[in-house]
Amino acid sequence: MATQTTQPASFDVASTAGVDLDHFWMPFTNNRYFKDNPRLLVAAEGMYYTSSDGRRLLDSTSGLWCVNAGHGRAAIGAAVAEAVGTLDFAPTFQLGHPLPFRLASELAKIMPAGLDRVFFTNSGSESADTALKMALAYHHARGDQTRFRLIGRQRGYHGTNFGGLSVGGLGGNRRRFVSQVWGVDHLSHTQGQAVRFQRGLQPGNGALADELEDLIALHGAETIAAVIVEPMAGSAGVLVPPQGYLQRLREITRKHGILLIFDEVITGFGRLGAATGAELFGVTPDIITLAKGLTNATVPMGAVVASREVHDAIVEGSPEGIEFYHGYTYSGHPVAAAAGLATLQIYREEGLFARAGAMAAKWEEAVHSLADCPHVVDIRNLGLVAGIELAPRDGTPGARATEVFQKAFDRGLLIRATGDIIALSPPLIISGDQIDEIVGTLRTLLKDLA
Ligand code: PXG
Ligand code: PLP
Repeated sequence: MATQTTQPASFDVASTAGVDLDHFWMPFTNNRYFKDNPRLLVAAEGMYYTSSDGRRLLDSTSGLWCVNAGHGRAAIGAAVAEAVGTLDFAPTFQLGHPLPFRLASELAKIMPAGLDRVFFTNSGSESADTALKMALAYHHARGDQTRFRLIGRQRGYHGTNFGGLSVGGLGGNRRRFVSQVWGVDHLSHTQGQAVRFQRGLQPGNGALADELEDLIALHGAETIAAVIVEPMAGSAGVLVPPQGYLQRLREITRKHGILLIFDEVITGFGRLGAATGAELFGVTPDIITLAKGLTNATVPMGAVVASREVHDAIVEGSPEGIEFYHGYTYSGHPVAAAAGLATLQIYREEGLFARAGAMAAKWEEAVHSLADCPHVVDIRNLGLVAGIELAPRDGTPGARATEVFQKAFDRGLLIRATGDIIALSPPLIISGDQIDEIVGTLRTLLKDLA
């Protein structure tokens, strides 16, 4: 007989009473510092978090670049509750259920034309590794078995699993883990010759992308499977590409039969004022990776969207049986898929991608007004993203931005600091007044900062 639980949960989500900080080993965190100086969030709604000491914090980072529709969306909660109550879990290995099929169809509608085959994962890291394996499987299925090299970019971030780590270009994330994927090389990042305080795209004609021709000359096109880049690098501190750069990468990869992967874990779902960076830039890659905004971060989920050509080469080109030896227990999880369907409906009904595009001019104006503040050495922006780079303190890189993060938190503003760069990426529902509030708080803090 089925047991029915009618008792409320035995924990209180918003209470910190009895919380022991010892056991949870926190990700990408200074654990020792945090446990001496804990900052806990206990609730969230719309543009705001509530901290454990009962203060409201304006969320200028969409959590971690993921809560694009704002917090606490009731329709997503209702869809999740219904899914949990109807079908808590069902496998997707050699079995199926309707929700991931529905979500894949909805997702295909907002992807660039030709990209409409969707593989589900549980995170951006899994999406990156899935996309890289898909690229290898594509060439293998076509009999192009010498194509094994994967090309990433300096300062790129593709998550923390071994594949994404290997093509990624953040030294701190890679250096300690010597056993990486073999045969990887990297393009330069796009910040080398960058114009400081440039609004929007860097000036250029795509010439920086010609470096890929040099790597091809070095390694031979016939050994290169794929190039993976973020259309705009987020984690490294908001690196905006030059005009024409992505177009040129597309031309070169196409010419040499190399797949182009856009990692849109951050740039997807309206962050740049369009469904994808691909749409914004008018450049269609062969594979797009997604996560974060796919479910408004309510339930973990990622996706890899492949072109018909990539999909068909693998699925039609493989011998009878399983075509792609890859997948996760939770690929297409019903609860996550329900959250994704409700999220896409919100984006569509509220026109949030277009709204982000419409707010981008106001956003650009506001963040660039900080140019004359002390310590500010560069400001970059695109869509509803901004990077404000501070001069590092002598001998303690990162300390200045960390102090801004801590002081902002104490003043009711949540920002993200990476190195000495303040990264801002608010929910797409942000108002003009809230933009002014973010910038006003930062101006006050920077003026008083040592
Ligand atoms: N690709 C890109 C482009 C990302 O930005 C990932 C892959 C990995 O996703 P998961 O879901 O495995 O974390 C990301 C994640 C930050 C920050 O503050 C950025 C990310 C994650 C956490 C913090 O810059 N990006
Ligand atoms: N490790 C073991 C021992 C497993 O049995 C599985 C999956 O069955 C995994 C790892 C992978 O887990 P997931 O499918 O959730 O990625």
